Amino acid sequence: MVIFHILMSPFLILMNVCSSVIQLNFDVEVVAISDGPPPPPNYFAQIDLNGDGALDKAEIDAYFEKMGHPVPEELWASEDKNGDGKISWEEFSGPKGTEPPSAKEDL
Ligand SMILES: [Ca+2]
Ligand SMILES: [Ca+2]
Repeated sequence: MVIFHILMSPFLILMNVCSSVIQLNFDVEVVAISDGPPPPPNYFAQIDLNGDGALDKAEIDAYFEKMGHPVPEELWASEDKNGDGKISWEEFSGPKGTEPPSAKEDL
């Protein structure tokens, strides 16, 4: 049992360090919120690499690959409402700012 504890101690220390880091991140986030809400993230603009105002399969794949997540199976069924193989700004249900990309260009 003593040997088990000695073997486990580096792992337990690592776990404690991870917990501290998670706690620190949480504290920083709370401070940021109390200072005033940040502008809403615009994921649509981040994913729309070529800026044509629609998200195609290559852009979606690239975004999820960058995030280290597989593309959700239901994504295209739920987001591409007219089934044209692209997700328009209107179809996109995630955080996307307050105006479609074309509206900003008109200003
Ligand atoms: Ca695009
Ligand atoms: Ca569509």
